[in-house]
Amino acid sequence: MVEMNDLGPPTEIQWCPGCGNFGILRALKKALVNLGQPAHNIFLVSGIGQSGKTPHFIDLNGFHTLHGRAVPIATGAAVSNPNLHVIVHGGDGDLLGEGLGHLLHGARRNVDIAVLIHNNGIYGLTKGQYSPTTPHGQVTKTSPPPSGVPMEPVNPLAQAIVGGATFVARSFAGDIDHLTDIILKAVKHEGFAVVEILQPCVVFNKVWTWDFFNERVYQISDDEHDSSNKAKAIQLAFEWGDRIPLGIFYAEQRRTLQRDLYLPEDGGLYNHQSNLEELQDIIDDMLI
Ligand SMILES: Cc1ncc(C[n+]2csc(CCOP(=O)(O)OP(=O)(O)O)c2C)c(N)n1
Ligand code: SF4
Repeated sequence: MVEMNDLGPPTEIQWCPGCGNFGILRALKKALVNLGQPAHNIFLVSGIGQSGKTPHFIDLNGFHTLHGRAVPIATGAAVSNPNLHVIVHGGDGDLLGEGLGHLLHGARRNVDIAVLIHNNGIYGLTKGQYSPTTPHGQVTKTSPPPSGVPMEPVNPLAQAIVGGATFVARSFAGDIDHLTDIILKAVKHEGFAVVEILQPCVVFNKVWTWDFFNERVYQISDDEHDSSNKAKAIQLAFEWGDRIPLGIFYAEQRRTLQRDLYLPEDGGLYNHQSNLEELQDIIDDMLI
């Protein structure tokens, strides 16, 4: 089983001091230790961005893929080896911009993976352009005054719920205990889990600061919110302002893609022995 001391970092961490990604990495490690699985059963997949560097900074198997394409790669890994706990890391630009289509199709397929959206409301790696979650009117390098961002932001949780995700939650990089608990629940959930993690980018987003979030976030309680009620979950996903809710917005059990797809009787495509002669016949047929 993985222990905290096994997890590195294997290389020097190159995020800015004060970046919210440090809290996310810390909570991820704690969640994986609590998961109690051997390292070979955990697989991290990431897109491009500061968030996409996460697999570099933890000593586990990982695949740093292309911008917006982490969900399809994770889907392939999860479907071919049902023993794997597959965890996707990406930013709001990566998963909600170029990757939004993949996120929605992953959700409707209910593939058994956990998607962690590092939402800092900005493009961090490429130095401060507005992202799909930057609020309407915010001034950034690519949305100058007086109008700022000229459009409404994507609502990550509402998109995930409408898309068909079966576990949808929000946490905050500054609350390690809450984030650890939510990541663990998302990874253990059988189906497509989406976690929006509020994360300050201390260099390029001067609005979503640590103070901004600390003054606003609150934890929803089971008494206040029924996480099996889809309509109420979508309504809650639009609460944003003086109060920003954290917790499990929506959860349900539904058949996963892995269960609905054909899987070889020996347990998974990853150890399936192909008949090379049959394979060659198929290739030859296609060449004619
Ligand atoms: C196909 C493609 N399009 C665009 C880019 C440029 N690019 C790299 S990272 C990035 C966005 C980064 O923002 P985000 O996903 O929010 O991650 P962060 O760095 O803030 O964690 C973009 C547009 C790219 N590398 N590849
Ligand atoms: S630029 Fe922003 S997101 Fe990137 S490492 Fe620095 S603080 Fe973090």
